[in-house]
Amino acid sequence: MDTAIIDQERRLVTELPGPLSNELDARRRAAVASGVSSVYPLYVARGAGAILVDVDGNQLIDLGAGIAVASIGHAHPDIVAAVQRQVAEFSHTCFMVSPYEQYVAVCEALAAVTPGDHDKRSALFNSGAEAVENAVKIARHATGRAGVVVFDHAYHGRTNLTMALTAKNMPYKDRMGPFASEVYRVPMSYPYRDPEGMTGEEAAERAIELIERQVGVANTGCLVIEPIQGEGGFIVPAPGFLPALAEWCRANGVLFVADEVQTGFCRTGDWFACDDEGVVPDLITTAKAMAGGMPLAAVTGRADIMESVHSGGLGGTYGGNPVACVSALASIEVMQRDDLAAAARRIGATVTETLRGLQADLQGIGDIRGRGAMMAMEFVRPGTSEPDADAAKRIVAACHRAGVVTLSCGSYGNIVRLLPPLVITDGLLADGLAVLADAVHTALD
Ligand code: PLZ
Repeated sequence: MDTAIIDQERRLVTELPGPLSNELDARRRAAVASGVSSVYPLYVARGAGAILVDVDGNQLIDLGAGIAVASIGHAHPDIVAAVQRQVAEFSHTCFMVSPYEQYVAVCEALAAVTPGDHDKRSALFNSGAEAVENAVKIARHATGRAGVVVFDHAYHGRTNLTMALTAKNMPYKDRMGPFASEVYRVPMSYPYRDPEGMTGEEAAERAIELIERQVGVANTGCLVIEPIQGEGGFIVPAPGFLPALAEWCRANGVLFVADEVQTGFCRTGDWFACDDEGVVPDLITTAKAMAGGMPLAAVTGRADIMESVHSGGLGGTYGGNPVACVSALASIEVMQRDDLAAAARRIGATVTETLRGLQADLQGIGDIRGRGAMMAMEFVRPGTSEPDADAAKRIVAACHRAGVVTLSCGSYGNIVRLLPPLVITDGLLADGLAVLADAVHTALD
């Protein structure tokens, strides 16, 4: 089936969810653990570009991209061709047993596109959480210091160590401890909720003072931070925050680890969110959009740090699987060739205009924020900054009922976020935003 011929338009042929999605949902309830939830029960049959087609034949606009993964769109022909070719050649040897060029080529590409022009090395893994865990392993090994500093509202994954790094208890951690030790949490720069006028440098000082007093520099191996927080609420720190932290890290032998699993690969209008202020991390974790939908993740970092780990100290059966690697190489090429960073900036401008219009017309939108194609609205009770999670929930559900996939997020669950494929057409984006605007009006009027 040639998925490329799916028209890039929203088309509903049943109520949503339709009968076949409902049937699948009944089967799911009897077979799939309910701990694994879905935002809305529309079962997908295929996709192309920014359109998903459900099992009932409804065409949905995807403004979530599978949580920032499908940046070059669904079923991109270059990915389809690269993956099909690779599967027919070989799909697994385990790089730790019999190596292959595809793994090497991905590490070369990562060295080229990640921030900084220093000598770099990479190691490949399967998921964002696995990459973050490995970044911590490497940082501890390189520095001989166990302490890991993370931030309020952070999200870094669901494995035991990354649960410890993740801030929010429900739904990620509740009754799932004990958690890994030597993890210390400090305040994030959160301009909407910080004291009025607090600068990035002041917010950095607030965090640094705590680290120095409660952990001690000599015990701190690394600081792990999302340059724009994802699951925690699309929180963009005040300008100066990241550079001040990076500077403090450099001065104190603490490694600055940027978790760009969600923000990376053109999403924010640059190749990486760190690029916006010229911050060069010691280690950077990537996943999601890197491989266009195949599971692949990486830790990339300064050669001296990466090379401090003894031979055999890093790995995993599937890490850097060849099929995922060719998918990554194809995705990165599309991002370069089609300048998807510029596309993200254009999407950001369009989305910002719509969201600002809504904020001006309605009570209850406390903040509009984000960068590039990573934009969000924070809902609050009118006239206060009290989180309104219910509004966000109703808006996401109303969008889905009208055929537009959106997501919520945030420590308080009161944020609606948009992460469209960077290849979305102007027409689809406009239609998706019109549906969103209707849903917001209905929820807040
Ligand atoms: N670091 C910054 O955004 C994954 C989580 C969805 P994995 N975000 C989506 C959920 O509820 O499980 C993420 C991230 C950042 C790490 C991760 C973890 O990446 O590939 O989900 O392990």
